[in-house]
Amino acid sequence: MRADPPQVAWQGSLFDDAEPGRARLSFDGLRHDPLDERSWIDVVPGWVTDHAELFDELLAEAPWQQRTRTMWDKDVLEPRMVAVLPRPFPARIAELVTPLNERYRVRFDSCLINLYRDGSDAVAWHADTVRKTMRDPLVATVSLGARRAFLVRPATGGPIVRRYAPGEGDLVMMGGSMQHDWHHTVPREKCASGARMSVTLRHSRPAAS
Ligand SMILES: O=C(O)CCC(=O)C(=O)O
Repeated sequence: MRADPPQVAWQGSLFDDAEPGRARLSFDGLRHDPLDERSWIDVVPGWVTDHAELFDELLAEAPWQQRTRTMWDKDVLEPRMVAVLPRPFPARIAELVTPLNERYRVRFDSCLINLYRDGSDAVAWHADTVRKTMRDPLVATVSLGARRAFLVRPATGGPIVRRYAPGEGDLVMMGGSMQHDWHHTVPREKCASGARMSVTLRHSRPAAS
């Protein structure tokens, strides 16, 4: 039997403000943001126009888990819920993957969804572990629900160099050497306006040259 969906502070349908007539999954509004000569971020605002429906569907259907981490010999709950989607991906995820595969010339073959139930959920500064098996992995994130800060700083520490606020269907693609040279975080946010979901996609083989 399917577990009850997580309880969140906000339902996706409350964000339903998709612009009528706007093309779904279009890269027209893409902004390419180089961090240095090797690393970059692409942002496409409102890439998923029916983001509110997708939020609701994933909230109800995804196999959510509450994971624990061992810290200082203690098991602590991770401050978010996650769902790993097995392949073949459900249709709603497959239709996101197809245009991304075509544009970025890779095969996104793993999908992890994060659910930040409210402003107390977060992810600390890190780079994705896929960097350990690939020189320049692409990591795609489709943000649904409330906007939350997404910050970037050098992997060696130092000041924050980028502040984005993805939500409501925005696509963020991290590329180049980003997972080696830069760290990212979604910090706790006292005044978050509701729940946010990030659908993250990774590939296990290098990009076609
Ligand atoms: O929620 C996000 O935008 C970032 C998620 C993330 O960094 C991760 O899953 O490793």
